[in-house]
Parts: sequence; C-alpha cells; structure tokens
Amino acid sequence: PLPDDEKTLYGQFPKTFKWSTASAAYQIEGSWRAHGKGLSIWDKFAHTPLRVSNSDNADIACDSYNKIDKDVEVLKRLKVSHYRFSVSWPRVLPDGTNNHINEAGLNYYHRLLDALEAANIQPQVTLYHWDLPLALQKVGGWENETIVHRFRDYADVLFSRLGSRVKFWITLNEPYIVANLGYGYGTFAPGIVGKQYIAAHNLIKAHAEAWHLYNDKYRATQGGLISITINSDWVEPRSPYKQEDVDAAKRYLQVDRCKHQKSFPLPEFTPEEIKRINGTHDYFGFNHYTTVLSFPVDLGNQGTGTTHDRTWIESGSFWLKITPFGFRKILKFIKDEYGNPPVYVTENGISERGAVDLNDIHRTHYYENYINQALKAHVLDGVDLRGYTAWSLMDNFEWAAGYSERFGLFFVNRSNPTLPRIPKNSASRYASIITCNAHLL
Ligand code: PNW
Repeated sequence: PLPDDEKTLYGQFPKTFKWSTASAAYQIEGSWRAHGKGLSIWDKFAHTPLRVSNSDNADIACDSYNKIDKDVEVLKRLKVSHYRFSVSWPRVLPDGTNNHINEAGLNYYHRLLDALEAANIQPQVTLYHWDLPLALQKVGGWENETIVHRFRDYADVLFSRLGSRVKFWITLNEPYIVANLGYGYGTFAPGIVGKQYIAAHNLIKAHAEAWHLYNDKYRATQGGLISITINSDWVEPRSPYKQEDVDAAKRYLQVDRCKHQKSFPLPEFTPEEIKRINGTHDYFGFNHYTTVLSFPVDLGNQGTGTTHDRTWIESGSFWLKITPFGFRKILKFIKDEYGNPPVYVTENGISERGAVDLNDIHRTHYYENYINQALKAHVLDGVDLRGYTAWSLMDNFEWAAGYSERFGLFFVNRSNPTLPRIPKNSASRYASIITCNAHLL
C-alpha cells in the first residue's frame, strides 16, 4: 500500500473557500515613470549593473499598467473568486509621504478594482510587496524607525481611498525576505548587508501600526480583514538519527531563534511595544513553496544550515524542490503552534527556466499534489484553511532572477511587443481544480 502522504484524498473544501492567484506591482506593472510615479528601490536596484540576471529590469514588465482588461480576462478563465495584487507605494505617493497623492497612480487601482468588480472577482490587496519609495531609502528605508509612521500614513491613504471596495488587506509580504535578502545578504533591493535585525524590528512595528489604524478608524465602517503574510519552508532533519540535525530543525521553525545570535546586539521590543504588536492579525497569511533539510552550523551562534534531498524533483529556482508532503506538515504545525488560526495561503507555486513548453506537467503535478496535501491538512488534520492562492497569474519579473525564472499559469511572450498572456496547460487544470473545489484530484 502507498504511504499515507502519497495517497490522494478525495474530498472538498467548504463552499466558502477562497480560490485566488497572485501578482505584485513591481513584478507586473511596468510604466516605471508614468503619470507622476516616483521611483522605488527596485527601479534603482534593477538599473544597477550586476544586480539582476541578464540585466533585466521591470521598466515594462508585463505592462499590466496598460493591460487591465487583458489581466482580468485571464483571471476570468481561471475561475478564481479572488485576485491578490499589490499597490506600488511610489506610484501613489511619489516621495513616499502623503504630502502629495498622485491621483493618476491611484486611478490605476480604481480602474483595476472596477474591472474586477465587473468580473465578480474579489480583491486581496498587499500594501507592501517590496517596492519601497526610493525617497524613503535615501533616509535609511527600513533601518530608520520613522518609516513606521510613513507606512501608517500610506496605509491611511489606501484605506480611506480604496477601503470601501477592498475587504481583504495584507500589510507586508514576507518581512523575513525583505529583512534578510534586502538588508542582510543584500541580494535584493536595497542591497544592504548586515542590517536585517533592525529592518525586521521596524517592519514588525510598521505592520502593527497599520493594523491598529484599520482596527481603530476603518474596521467599523469597512468591515474587512487585515493581516500580514509570512513565508516559511517546511524542514526535516538531514539525518533523523542525529540529534543535532533534529535540534537544528526545531530551531529553524522557531521565531525567536535569533535570540541565540551572539555576534552583535539585537534590537529588543519594549513591553509597551510587545503589547502593541501582540494580536495584530485577523488571519494567518502564509506563503509556502518547498522543504529543506537542516543541520547545525556555527554552533556558538546556534546556526542552522539547510540543504535538499537529491531525489526531490527540481524547479527553475535553485531553492525550490517539489515536496508536497511538507505543505501538509507545516499547515499542521501552524495549527498546533499558533492555536488553530484561520489560514489563508497567499502564495504557492513553481517555476521553470529555459525553453518554453506550454505543456507544463511539472506545474500541473505541483498544484495537484500541493492542493491535495492542503485538503488533507483541512479534512484530516482540522487546519482552519480558508483560502489558497497560486503564485503566479503570469510569468513576470522574478526579482534578482529577472525573467529567467517563470512562475506563471500564463506564459508571457516577451518577444512579442504586445506581451500576450498565453495559457500553460496548468492554467486549465487549476481552473478545473477550482470548479470542483479540489475534489477532482
Ligand atoms: C516570494 N527564497 O518570494 C515572493 O513573494 C514573490 O514575489 C516571488 O515572486 C515568489 O515568492 C517566487 O520567488 C520569495 O529565496 C523569494 O527562498 C525568494 C525566496 C522565497 C520566496
């Protein structure tokens, strides 16, 4: 007989389950200097030599700024009930502050919301998906604690101007990646090294202020949900027989593991700040892609190294292997660790690189198996899973990898100036999965 995690579970999500697909402003919009938009740290980073593969940038990206109708057309084909997109902060507030609101920029999101409404697709809006206004980076970006107020002011503009039409908000996308890749390793914008803990500290405070603002000033009239989206891989010990690998796996999933960091002082929250931050979530927003194997490194600092099992099927991204079993396990971990919160999976998906093949069996395989593991987490493990989001709607600017890694359900033909969105086979498969509420698997 097949082991339990390899057997297909036949069942369904509740009727109210939210099926979505996602994008992010910098990755798809283009029009980097249109109609008064300010520059972002990614505009600058992508125009700096050697930062992005093939010197790609997102000046044009998928040209979504000019293709609302095309984007909504493909969303309709997917039969999603929801669409997750992000707002470009410098498109709305060119210098990062609410001294000047760029109405033309805001208008783009109004027109997108109009088109989604006409298609009966509910918006899920991320306030910050990594494109910080360059003007704010000039004063330290996430290293400068005044950003907490700038972010709250920006959130205020979006809640007051878009909030009557948006009932699902995500404050920050993956603060862990922002802090570690943007301010720790420096491989993402703004390319700063060694400042991850102060960046993380201010990201958390900024999120909490935006949540409180919504809670105090908008919730009663607008009645939406607001939370943060965090990412985590699942982890298994490299050798289940080595206690040190098992310990490393435990550390990997612990939020307070940086307490063990001894090389430099960590910013700490005051008791008042802790009180202010605690509970600032209406749901658990979660991005998940893969599993890693853990082993100990740098024991003085209680570090954890990670690797992969060579039998795991690869993707177009070095860090992403096909490991559906880990999805069920981490969803169960979230239930047990955080008291069974309502969970929305806000990203899950796979990439390819190289030659174009619209028959993307690796992606169909990935979605079928990951979604079935999510179904098991819900039906068998009792995880309160409320929604699932495929990353991504279409091939787009994959950050430091440029256009070389493609996560889309739709292929974007970049050699054709009209940038047509062409369905991969996985797109119709995802639509069938949605139509049957996952039962068809
Ligand atoms: C997420 N890693 O980022 C982002 O939210 C998306 O914008 C992005 O396109 C997608 O995942 C695919 O990468 C990640 O290196 C970036 O482990 C890097 C990693 C994980 C997630």
